[in-house]
Amino acid sequence: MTELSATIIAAHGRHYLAQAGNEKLQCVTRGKKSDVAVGDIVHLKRTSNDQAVIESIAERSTLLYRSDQYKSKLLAANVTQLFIVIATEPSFSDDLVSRALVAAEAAGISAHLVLNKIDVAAELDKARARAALYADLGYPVHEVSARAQPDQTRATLMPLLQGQSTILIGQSGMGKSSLINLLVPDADVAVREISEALDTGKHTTTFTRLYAIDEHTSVIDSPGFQEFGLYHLTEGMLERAFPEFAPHLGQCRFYNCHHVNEPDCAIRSAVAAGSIAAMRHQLYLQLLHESSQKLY
Ligand SMILES: Nc1nc2c(ncn2[C@@H]2O[C@H](COP(=O)(O)OP(=O)(O)OP(=O)(O)O)[C@@H](O)[C@H]2O)c(=O)[nH]1
Ligand SMILES: [Mg+2]
Ligand SMILES: [Zn+2]
Repeated sequence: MTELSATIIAAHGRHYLAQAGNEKLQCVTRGKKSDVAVGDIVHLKRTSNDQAVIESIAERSTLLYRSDQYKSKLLAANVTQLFIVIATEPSFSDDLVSRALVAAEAAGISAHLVLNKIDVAAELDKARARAALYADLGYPVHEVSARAQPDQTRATLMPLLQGQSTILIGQSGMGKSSLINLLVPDADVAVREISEALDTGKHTTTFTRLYAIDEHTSVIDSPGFQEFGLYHLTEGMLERAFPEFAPHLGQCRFYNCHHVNEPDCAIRSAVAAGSIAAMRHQLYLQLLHESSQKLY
């Protein structure tokens, strides 16, 4: 039995695919554990020619996750940046964009927005205006069209990816996989390999997968999501995950202000004055509520 170090490149339920050098191995965890994420560096024990058991997980530099009332779900480990893919059409959800931004802030991962499908001229002005909210908060917004401007899209995104481990996330149909196909040579081949190994064989993205571009650069495709629970975040993490709150923190009358309905709350005053978007404060209140509903 040989032991080896590998990177988890795909996860589907409790089945994983690991890349060790030029080899791909199907892996399982010991027992019922399912605490492995795409991007994890793992220690494997080979059990057959192309199969192995995950013995241990190396310490992670970052860990991105979502959660519901009952449990948390790992999205990816060791990523250095999050690209939230939005599009002119279908229309994107501000709630989901902000939740992804909050998750990134809480995990210490930098976040960018990628506005795809700018070729859909009829929806462009509206999408741009909506994306401007996030640009004003300091998140870079990159306009691309995977379909109509592949070369420009590659020229815009490639330098940003270099030396980074980037995860693309967003709602279904925004164009994450289309972008991956532009950015990763042979992504199609890799998709087929992984689908066969994990026996999914579907066309739309049903599991998270990592593509190595070079030794220091990787990019992760993930399935579209319709909800993004953040029950695991504490109140302290939440208020720090909204960058526009920062200048006002510590300015409320009460040092332990929740920014809900307290008098002389600097955050609520900023909302009233228009310097914090009401939509973002509303989401903060919703996340605070979720955080109090956590059952684990
Ligand atoms: N008009 C236009 N259509 C695009 C563009 N990029 C992608 N599409 C189309 O949008 C649809 C969805 O693209 P995908 O790349 O599968 O989207 P996804 O985000 O990976 O979706 P899920 O895997 O379901 O999460 C496909 O029909 C693409 O051809 C673009 O720049 N312009
Ligand atoms: Mg996809
Ligand atoms: Zn307050």
